[in-house]
Amino acid sequence: MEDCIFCKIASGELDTDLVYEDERVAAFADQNPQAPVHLLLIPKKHIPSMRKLEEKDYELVGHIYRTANQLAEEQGIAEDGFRVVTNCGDDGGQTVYHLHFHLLGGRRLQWPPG
Ligand code: DGP
Repeated sequence: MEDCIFCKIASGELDTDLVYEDERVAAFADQNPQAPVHLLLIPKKHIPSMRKLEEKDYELVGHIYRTANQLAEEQGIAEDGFRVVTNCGDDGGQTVYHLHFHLLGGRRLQWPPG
């Protein structure tokens, strides 16, 4: 997608440091961190939102969750706990319409969210 900021990050068009990358997934620090560790995990393929997932995408979502576990270990937040969040649609708080998973940790997170 030409005008998608996360597609540009995934393709290397923008100079964003990736903390993880493989052929299907990229992860990088959120520019507006809400916790000491706040990473975004994205599929390299453009999927606009969780709502637009197709049957063939669910294995990719599992791979992203596996990667989130791995990054939580590497970031030192696995033992104390962390949160993985996907905002979907306007009421869900989604602002970037390229599917992404927030990995948050490093402090005690509140519930319920606002
Ligand atoms: P959401 O509200 O769930 O759509 O989250 C989008 C997040 O993406 C938000 O926390 C800020 C982050 N973000 C938006 N643009 C950029 C960018 O260009 N670089 C980085 N690193 N993060 C971005």
